[in-house]
Amino acid sequence: MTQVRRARVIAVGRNAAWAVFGDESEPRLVNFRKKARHPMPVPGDLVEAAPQADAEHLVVDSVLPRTFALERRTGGGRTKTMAANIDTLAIVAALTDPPIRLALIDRLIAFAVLHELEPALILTKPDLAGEPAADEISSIYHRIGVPALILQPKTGRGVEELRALIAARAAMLIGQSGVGKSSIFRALGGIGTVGDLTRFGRGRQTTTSARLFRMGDGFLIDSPGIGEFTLDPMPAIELAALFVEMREPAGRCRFSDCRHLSEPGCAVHAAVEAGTIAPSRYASYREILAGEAPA
Ligand SMILES: Nc1nc2c(ncn2[C@@H]2O[C@H](COP(=O)(O)OP(=O)(O)O)[C@@H](O)[C@H]2O)c(=O)[nH]1
Ligand SMILES: [Mg+2]
Ligand SMILES: [Zn+2]
Repeated sequence: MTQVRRARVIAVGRNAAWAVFGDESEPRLVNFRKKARHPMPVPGDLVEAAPQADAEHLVVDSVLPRTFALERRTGGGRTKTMAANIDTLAIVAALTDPPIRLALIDRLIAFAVLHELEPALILTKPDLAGEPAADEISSIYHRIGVPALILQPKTGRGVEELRALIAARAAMLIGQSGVGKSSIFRALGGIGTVGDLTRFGRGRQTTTSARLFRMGDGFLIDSPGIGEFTLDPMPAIELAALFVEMREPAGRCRFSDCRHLSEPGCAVHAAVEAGTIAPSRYASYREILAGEAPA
């Protein structure tokens, strides 16, 4: 390797990242310059890297512009970029253990709709929750056009379905800790560890960062668990548009500025009463609108 080449970042440490070049299958270590002007690379980034003067090590020259960057707020009001260039949000939730939080799922789906990412729902631990629970939850999401797969990584249940669903996509697994993200990542062929950034990268290994696995034309990113997930506050009309099943009835409410709470002649409310909008989805809408802390 003599000149500048493009590589996909798969894991990031403090001073170096692992990245896969072109058609190669093994990741290589790429160092960051001490005073680099580019943003800190994240999994999913495309970087340009060239050999260092010693010709032995590679160094990142630039980070290519991102089509999308997934940012999340951390404690203290700061934001952290989790992943770049994804087009699909694979929301992972355990049917039980930890208890399922539909409000978190609905926040993540609304976030996906807002940013024009494809949402998909992966429900794990059907063996612990039972089939009726699995069917009940998956049907809520099938009804609104979100693919919902039931997966049990240990037995392989649902794994090939998921592979087909995200083929050629740039997907990221997102969800609470302990729901099975890393198990899914491994079941698809992803490797949990990609070498020791401590030894090679002059820095501390970040065990809390995301990891990427290339799958054909696409890739899948495993991410650390998110405890909570909030959407920036927005007016009712904008939030209702992110709940796809509310769009049509929202156009039939008596008042054009209806917030779909307790206004008379609210067609959204009527749809909930009639059973065409799932009560849990409506509860999530109200919770997000009220700016309540995530359940
Ligand atoms: N019984 C059962 N356990 C599962 C299933 N999926 C994952 N687990 C277990 O749940 C625990 C957490 O899984 P992990 O993949 O580390 O979750 P992550 O924190 O989301 O990455 C592990 O002990 C897994 O073996 C499942 O479908 N059924
Ligand atoms: Mg994990
Ligand atoms: Zn209304």
